[in-house]
Amino acid sequence: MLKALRTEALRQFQEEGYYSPVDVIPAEEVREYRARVEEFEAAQGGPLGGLQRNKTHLLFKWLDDLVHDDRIVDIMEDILGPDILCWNTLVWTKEPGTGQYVSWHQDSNYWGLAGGEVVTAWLALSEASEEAGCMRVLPGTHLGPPLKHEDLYQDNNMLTRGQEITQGIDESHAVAMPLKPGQMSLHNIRLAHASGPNLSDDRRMGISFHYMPAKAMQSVGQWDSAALVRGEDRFNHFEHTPRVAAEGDADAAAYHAKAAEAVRQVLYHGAENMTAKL
Ligand SMILES: O=C(O)CCC(=O)C(=O)O
Repeated sequence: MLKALRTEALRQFQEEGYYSPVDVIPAEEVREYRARVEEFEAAQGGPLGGLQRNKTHLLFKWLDDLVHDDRIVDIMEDILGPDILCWNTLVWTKEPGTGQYVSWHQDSNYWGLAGGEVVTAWLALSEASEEAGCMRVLPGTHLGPPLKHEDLYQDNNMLTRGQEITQGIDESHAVAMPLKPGQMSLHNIRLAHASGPNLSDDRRMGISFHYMPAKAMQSVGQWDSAALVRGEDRFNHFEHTPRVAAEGDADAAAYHAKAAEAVRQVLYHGAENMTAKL
């Protein structure tokens, strides 16, 4: 019995590797989250950057609450089963007029996660239209062999090492996933995806949440963490991240520094340049 997704949505997710859009958070609520990010950015004098973009739920109580929110976790339970971890939250703010983009890539090549499906839920905090550079996916690529990537380190590429699939991309099969604020897209960790520059007048702001079953493992890092968001963890492959007690929680911020550094090590594993973006 499904909790949140329709049978047809789950079938599409399994067969094509993505499903979008899903209405999750009311627009007024998501406006508040955007305002909190922008207040934080105004106070620090610049956008969230570097390690702040990863494991970001440890820096904001509202985001830690969202990671554990039934409106999202029920969707994950339909896909992943009853015992669920959230490995990471990652902020994607694409400023207008900057040419920032995301090259075609498969996250499975870079996250070191093995032993279970991983699902990315990408929540729009602003209008993520085609004009604003929403994500595009190549349906079905999650079922094929891993595609060959190269690290190209272009300045405007938002990916850590500018990793890019250099063969086998047929853009004529790409599907755009435009989202309104509060909507989510879902995609499989092995699905090829990308996004173009933001040609709108507003920032394109989104947060991706990376969920997996408790049996998943980290095959690259020595130590890694994840939030237990539902059910039981009988495997203990990841240290459980603490809940954020209040906005500005200093203990959670200290934990963030360690946890985000562990993600940095995983993302740059084997890379020539370890400081390109994080
Ligand atoms: O935000 C984007 O345009 C790309 C996001 C992405 O690559 C991801 O969430 O896996």
